[in-house]
Amino acid sequence: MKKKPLSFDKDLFKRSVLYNVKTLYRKTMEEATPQEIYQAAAYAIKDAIVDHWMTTQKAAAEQDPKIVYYMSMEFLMGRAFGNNLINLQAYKPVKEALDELGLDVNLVEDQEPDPALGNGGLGRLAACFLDSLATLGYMAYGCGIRYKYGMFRQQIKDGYQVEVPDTWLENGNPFELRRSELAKEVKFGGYVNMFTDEYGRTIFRQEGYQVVRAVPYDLPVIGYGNGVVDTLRIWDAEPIQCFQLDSFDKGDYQKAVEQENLASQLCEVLYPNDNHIAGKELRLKQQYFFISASVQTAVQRYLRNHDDIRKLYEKTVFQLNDTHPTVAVAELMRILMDDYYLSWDDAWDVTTKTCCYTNHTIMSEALEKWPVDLFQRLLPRIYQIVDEINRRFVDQIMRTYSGSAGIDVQAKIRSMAILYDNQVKMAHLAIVGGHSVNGVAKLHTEILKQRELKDFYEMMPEKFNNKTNGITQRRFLMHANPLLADWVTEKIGDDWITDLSQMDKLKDFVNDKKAQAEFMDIKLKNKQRLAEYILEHNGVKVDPKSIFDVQVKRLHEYKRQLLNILTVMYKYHDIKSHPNKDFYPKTYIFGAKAAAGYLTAKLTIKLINSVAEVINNDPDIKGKIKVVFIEDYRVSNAELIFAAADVSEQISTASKEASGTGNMKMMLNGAVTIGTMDGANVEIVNEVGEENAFIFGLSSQEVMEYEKNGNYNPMDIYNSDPNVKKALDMLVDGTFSKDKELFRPLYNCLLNKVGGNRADQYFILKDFESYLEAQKKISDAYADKKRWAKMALMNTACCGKFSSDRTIQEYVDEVWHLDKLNVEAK
Ligand code: DL6
Repeated sequence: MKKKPLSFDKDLFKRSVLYNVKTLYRKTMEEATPQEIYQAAAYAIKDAIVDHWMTTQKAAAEQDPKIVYYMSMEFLMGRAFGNNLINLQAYKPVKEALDELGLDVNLVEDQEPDPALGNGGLGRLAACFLDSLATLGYMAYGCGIRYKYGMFRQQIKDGYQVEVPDTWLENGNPFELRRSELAKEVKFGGYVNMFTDEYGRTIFRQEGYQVVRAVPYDLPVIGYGNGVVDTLRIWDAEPIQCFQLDSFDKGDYQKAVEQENLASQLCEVLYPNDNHIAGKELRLKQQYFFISASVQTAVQRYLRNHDDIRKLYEKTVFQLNDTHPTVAVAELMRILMDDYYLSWDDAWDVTTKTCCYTNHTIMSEALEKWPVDLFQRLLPRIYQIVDEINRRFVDQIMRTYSGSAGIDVQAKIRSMAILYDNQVKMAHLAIVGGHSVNGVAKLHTEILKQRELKDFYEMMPEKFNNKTNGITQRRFLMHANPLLADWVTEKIGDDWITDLSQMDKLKDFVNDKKAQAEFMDIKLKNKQRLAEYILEHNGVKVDPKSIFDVQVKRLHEYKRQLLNILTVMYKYHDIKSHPNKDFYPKTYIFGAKAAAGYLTAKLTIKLINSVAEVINNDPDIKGKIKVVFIEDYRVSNAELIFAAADVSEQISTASKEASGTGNMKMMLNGAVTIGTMDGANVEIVNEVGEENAFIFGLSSQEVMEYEKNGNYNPMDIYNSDPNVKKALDMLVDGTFSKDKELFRPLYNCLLNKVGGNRADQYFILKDFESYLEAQKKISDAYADKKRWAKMALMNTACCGKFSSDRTIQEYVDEVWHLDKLNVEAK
């Protein structure tokens, strides 16, 4: 039986907006600014949310379900306004209400800053997971940090990236609730005083520490149409007391200032590194800060209605989103032993049954290791516990392998110990301290098992499992592409909104001419929408009838934006030298932020913009190619871009991209993938069929062989392949820059060893020709309208597997074992 949609009182909403404008700003609607109207409308929506939120909490108190705490340094939520309306099933009434008030819902939505508390894939995945957890009706808390400045805003000046602070909280956040009554204390530094108490127990007490007050802010996470509202709890730091004179009097002036400074710095800024660890002391402080507060809260919540702390794991699970939250293992041990007096063995049993870890990368520069002295100085009690975990684990390695023929026990210890070479290896702590380790796509998990974490896999195979990532169709189809969403509903009904496998039914339409024409017409409209955005933001006119070839993601060498732009440069040369050759018009669309200190990435952005400048203004090209770099790529403009993409560029060096999720978002919106057999591309191709994707390049096996044998020589390719030579020479012959030396560093890293890195570390030259060939096939396929429409439609029809609902259900069934909440939806 079809569920009744949630009720929403449109008139009440209208009255609330008017009332809020008056009471918040002492203004009439006519006087209010667009930002004020947005705030007034958002508060009115929050009123509707709060009822569901309270009902959910009440249901949870009564039903006592197991709760997952998704611990993550990053939650890349994107704008909440539109998404909340969709999940409340209130988008249409609110649109109408705003219309009646003379307001355009899109303009109101555009007033919301994009909450960007994340860098890229890992943070956006966390946001999709929360959406799915609430939609599936599980009780969940996202635990993170309320950074004052999120991911920097990117401006392009003279082709270069300039980073501008993201002041997303400037006007306040209408959806959040400050929960000062739930504040916790978090301690740093000092020393551990060990003594025996009157009951003969050994007590470990941290003394001489600095302390900050962690204050939670709760954000609602609304399930689609089910009345469930979960919570994203993000922590802010405050000084424990205001600056007090009596501290001064007691000679604690210095300490009071230090505590105040620590609190003011802790949550200032998100480190803007993706797949790269900067190793800064403040980052470790951030990690412990939000973890300690979150673990304390989880334990307290459990004890509200249970008295046996030894059974915490029956009602509580901590999912550690990469290694950043791994101190949770030691913090839980600390609380269990020091506050609740559990023995080591009992505490260890509870901890390992509570914690689980997801690995998101094999890039060595992203593997988190902390110097022992820093770790020990900052977290003295936590360090003691990690040291003991390590001692016992090394013992276990010795017991397991001593006497085994052909096994070098010392080598095993070297590769698996948590403390080694004066470093604390966070991934090792996460693996040892939990009961589940997962990769994020089949290939990635296999690489972890067979290579990166081979020794761990051999020793504890039962912990390893795969959870291929997914994305939420509510944001990335319903909100991003309403035209296509409505069309899909018209064809197959609306069950796909909460069950993406239903998309399979679209296969009935892939050969239907009318359906093909409608599908491509929607794509054209979305391309027109993006073309308007590009004209407004870049001042470049692009032709919506050209192929929209899109690569949007973080800028990283392994993602190979450089390979893409080199082939554009080559085609530019080709068109100039063969002006009469047939060439299907193409618009190359890039969007990417580079970490502020990542020079090669930043130079690649400059290169893309320089190439765009030359090509877009060259009359010889006659608009056959346009190149556009979209400034400040973020969730809100990503939604426009995905809906408009014809071609999805997923061209990482095989074996390097753990999964990718942009590939799934594009597929959902009917873009055809050009990609390597990497990450989740492998599974996408498996679903859609090789004939509906364009696969090229080395396999992961081949890449790993080359890496092992060190027998790849890009110079040979440069010398023997004139196309490659031409493209590379254009980097340094002045075609794209008056200063011929400007792009020399890119040229050099493709041909020479630079700073300990192999020449062409990411096999760009090796894959160049097969990439060109795949692109040629794309142009041919696109020219055949029917063929393309079928391919594009097949991509949407085959995306069912890639919903985050499926991923979450797998976590629930295989790892978390949560109970569904029963909430009466009103
Ligand atoms: O699992 C989410 C996402 C994957 O889709 C990407 O392939 C992967 O690169 C990304 N990993 C990170 C790692 N960051 N750190 N540390 O963002 O995770």
